[in-house]
Amino acid sequence: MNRPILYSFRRCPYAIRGRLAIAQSGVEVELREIVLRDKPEHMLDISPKGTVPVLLLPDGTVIDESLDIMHWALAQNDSDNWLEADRNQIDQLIKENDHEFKCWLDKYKYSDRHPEHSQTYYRNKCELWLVQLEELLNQNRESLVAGGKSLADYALLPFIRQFAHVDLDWFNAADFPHVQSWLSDFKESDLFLGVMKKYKPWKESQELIVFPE
Ligand SMILES: N[C@@H](CCC(=O)N[C@@H](CS)C(=O)NCC(=O)O)C(=O)O
Repeated sequence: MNRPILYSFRRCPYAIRGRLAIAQSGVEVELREIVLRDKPEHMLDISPKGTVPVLLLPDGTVIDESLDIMHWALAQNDSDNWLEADRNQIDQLIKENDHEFKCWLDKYKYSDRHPEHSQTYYRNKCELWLVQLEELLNQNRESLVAGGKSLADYALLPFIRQFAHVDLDWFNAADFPHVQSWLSDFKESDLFLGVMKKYKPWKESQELIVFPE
């Protein structure tokens, strides 16, 4: 059977969101785990920009933006209704996450590369986003948009996880009870655990890895 090929990197939040949507859809892909400093030639041939995730469909179509991969997967099967909620709100949340929060998150995580401000300064910037998410989760009973967990939750959670893990002690002690339980429920879910399995970096000669398992 000719499955789509997914180039992925286990810890990358963009790749995680792509794998979450693919796992939810149940569509099988061939997973190729990569190492960022040694990207496979075939991946760079089909997507020269060199970011993961990259999905190659059997008809030759290349999808190399995580959000597009999520939408592709949900177009195959959205039986958990990730696209049921208000689309404008979903899109707006993802836009702010990817274009504003992510920039502060990178600076917080790699504050030694951005010595113009302290790590606390960058964390405070990130916290402004968490305040907004806390309010939404409170209002909407543990989902970002009314009506249950949607694409917005699954697109953002990998980034909030990354934020939390920069200083887990600080995060666990901070006053964000809804964000904390939203994240811990996610981290304990079968969906998340299923997309975080470890694989050796892909080699041409290796046996094919079918995802989801
Ligand atoms: N806009 C892209 C961003 C993907 C991205 O930046 N992925 C990172 C890994 S987390 C990457 O591949 N960076 C390339 C590198 O570090 O060489 C998407 O949504 O797919």
